[in-house]
Amino acid sequence: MSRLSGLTSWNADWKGVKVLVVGLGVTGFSVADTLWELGCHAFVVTAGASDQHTAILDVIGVDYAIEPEETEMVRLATEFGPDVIVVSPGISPQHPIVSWAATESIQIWSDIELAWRVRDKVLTADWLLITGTNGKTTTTQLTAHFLATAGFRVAAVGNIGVPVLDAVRDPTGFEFLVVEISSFQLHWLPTIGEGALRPMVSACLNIAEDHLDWHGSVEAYRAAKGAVYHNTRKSVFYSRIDPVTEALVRDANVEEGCEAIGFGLVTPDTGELGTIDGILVDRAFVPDRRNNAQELTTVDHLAELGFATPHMILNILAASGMALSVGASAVDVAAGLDSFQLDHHRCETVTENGGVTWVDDSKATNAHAANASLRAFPSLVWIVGGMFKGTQIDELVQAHRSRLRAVIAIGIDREEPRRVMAAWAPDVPFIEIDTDDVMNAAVSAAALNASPGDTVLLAPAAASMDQFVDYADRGRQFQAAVRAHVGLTDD
Ligand code: UMA
Repeated sequence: MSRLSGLTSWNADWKGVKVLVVGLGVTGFSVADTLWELGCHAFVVTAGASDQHTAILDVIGVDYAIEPEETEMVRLATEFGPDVIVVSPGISPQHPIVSWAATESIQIWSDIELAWRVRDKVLTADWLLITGTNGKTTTTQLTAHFLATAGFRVAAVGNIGVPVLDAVRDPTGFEFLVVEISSFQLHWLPTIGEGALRPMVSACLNIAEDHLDWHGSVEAYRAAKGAVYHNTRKSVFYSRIDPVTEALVRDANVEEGCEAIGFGLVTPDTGELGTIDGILVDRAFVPDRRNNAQELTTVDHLAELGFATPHMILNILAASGMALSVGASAVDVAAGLDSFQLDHHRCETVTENGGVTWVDDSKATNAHAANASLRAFPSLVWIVGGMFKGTQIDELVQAHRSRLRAVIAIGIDREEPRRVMAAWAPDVPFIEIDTDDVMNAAVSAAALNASPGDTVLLAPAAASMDQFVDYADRGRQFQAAVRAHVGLTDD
């Protein structure tokens, strides 16, 4: 019998199981720490690590090797001889450790699978899984907030930045975990067998091209996203305006009795959530839903709260549906909306100065997200660029060129915006930023090209790690540069 069979509880026999942990960021650390608590024999290999993480591993006595050479990592792995490998989300399927594991028939788990297996440590929470190319962080936060407003003990975890293993090991436990799950994490999930997740609710909000370099193809990316629905017990949510999400629901093996619920900016049929004449309505969870609908809120009220963009309304519909599905009421949803705060760097207005509005949408790390914010403004100076992850931005420029007053390209490799602007908008001023002081230079160039009535929009359509720590760092630097430019003091 495999050393791994039966490892489906915190109280199972984990003692001495040899686990190779690949990566030591937020995820790898939570995995190593959990394995140590379980009494496993863990060994971490990673290309890099923070001093804080290695210092704690030193204290608890978990061995690690910081080894930038991937072939050397494989040698260390061979020497260790693991029963199972747990990879961090950033480890690509092309990593040599992955092919080595395949030849040696060693299972690869994600931190999510490990968390599922040990989810009974304190309280066995019900899981709500949320994925999608865009809007998943906000929808995760909204869903958790609605459930908290309804009085449940709930945590928002996963790709949002808090490892699921941290919530599973929380001393008081939760009734619900709302898990933002990325395509990287979904890729490794088994759909059958002991490690397969059985979420109560799952949602794929939308699908556009992203992370093609990691997944290798659009098909592989979609297939990974579709895994979110497998074995769902109560309700699966798909977008009425994104047929790919509906197709993924059709292809999924859900549990007997699980309902498929559509949401969209369209008049809802029975069993859906949507909008009618500026009112957001639920026709899925209201009694006698064939003849009844319940009002959740109005678009006018959302406009007062600053939440009336089309993509935000979609997020709200999906999150309301998920919260209603597991026991929140329409009153909880309405109250939750009134007290909800959007995170920084998501279409955040920095300031308005001399008729020019400065907007930070650094969170727009792919073309689909950038499209949503470009659509929202009538006249734009657009700051774009970074790591495009194998996707092309032709459609963005084609769709918005009539409203572009100028385009400022950041990023180390600016070939993609250069090519696309030359092809589709050769008359629009195009300025490349080629200095280490990226954001100050980008903001100065934007200011020179902006006129009253324009919005300067940072919506890079690309990841940030070539020039910044992450999207938040990119957004913070943009906001600081804007404040310095308009003479506001930075506190
Ligand atoms: N590493 C290697 N070899 C590699 C790549 C990385 O050894 O080939 C090592 C690094 O040296 C480092 C560690 O792995 O020690 C980093 O692991 P990681 O990149 O998986 O990052 P974590 O810190 O564990 O954060 C991850 C998610 N990161 C990614 O998916 C890239 C975080 O999502 C997530 O919040 C966190 O787990 C908790 O679940 C970030 C993200 O950008 C925000 N996600 C993508 C997105 O939203 O588009 C998917």
